[in-house]
Amino acid sequence: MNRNAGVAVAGKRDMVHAASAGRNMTSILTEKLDGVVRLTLNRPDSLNAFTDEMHLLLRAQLEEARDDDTCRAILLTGAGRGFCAGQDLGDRDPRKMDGPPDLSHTIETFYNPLIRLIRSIEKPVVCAVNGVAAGAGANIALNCDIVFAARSAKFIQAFSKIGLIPDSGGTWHLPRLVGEARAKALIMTAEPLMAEEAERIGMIYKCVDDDALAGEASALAERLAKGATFGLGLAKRALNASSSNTFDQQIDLERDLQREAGRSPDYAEGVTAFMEKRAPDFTGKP
Ligand code: T3D
Repeated sequence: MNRNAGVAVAGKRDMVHAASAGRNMTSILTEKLDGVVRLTLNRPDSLNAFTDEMHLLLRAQLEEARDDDTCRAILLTGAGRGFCAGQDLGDRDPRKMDGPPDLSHTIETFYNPLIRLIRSIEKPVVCAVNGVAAGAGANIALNCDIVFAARSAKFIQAFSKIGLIPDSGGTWHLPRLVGEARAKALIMTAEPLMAEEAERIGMIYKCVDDDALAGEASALAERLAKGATFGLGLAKRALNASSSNTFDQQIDLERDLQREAGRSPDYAEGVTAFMEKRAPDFTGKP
């Protein structure tokens, strides 16, 4: 077992592989167990700050999980004492560059595809924030479907400290999650928000004791993976659409997606199991 992994995996693994970042480093650890693909950001010495290489590896692993029918939920966490400190600033050192970088290029090439991918995967994506989540690291966490955080973890919209604006969907998610007043203050002050407070104001799902994080996040991901995951994917699609739809558009969408859900084997199984007073055995198939 990787001693640094924020979310430890107990029991037999049916697949373990580390996406190699070369030089004997593995910047993304990938494990699959009981229908859950666990992805661990693994550059603990820099609090799992993102390099271009790590972006590409994470994206490839997420795409693989998306396309793997036996993966029915994804769990994202970090190795060591941090979840993710956002962009690796070592790769942005002005003293080593000819001129100012074009950050729109890196956003377009790396961050936006990652955020869009997580949002578009029609499977539950659970995030276990094991330590500090700063800059894009905070907003990548908030872009996941269900966010747990260790009690010692904190969220920092660190961008203003270095003259940037929030990216990775932060200016979209934050006001929706916590309201405009809090969003503006968090963004402009870059003050750390502790996990407990993040839960209290509705920014994340749940703050749990540090030593319970791995167990609770894994247990929920495993439970979801055994659920009616085709329907969960449709529910995610509906929720994603709700922010830009009118009420009428949204209830029309609910009608259309319910038609799809109602034709799924999981719906037939769910109702049959209810009638037979037994636990359902869902497959997640369309
Ligand atoms: O550039 C683009 O492509 C545009 C996209 C931008 C997206 C962004 O995310 S911009 C925001 C970048 N992130 C930050 O500004 C956060 C920088 N980090 C911090 O403010 C602090 O490290 C933390 C508040 C996150 C944690 O503080 P603390 O005191 O717990 O830890 P530390 O001592 O500062 O960091 C521990 C080590 O991690 C340290 O290395 P060392 O001295 O032990 O060798 C530190 O340099 C390294 N580290 C932390 N964050 C980063 C990092 N190294 C590279 N890049 C980082 N972002």
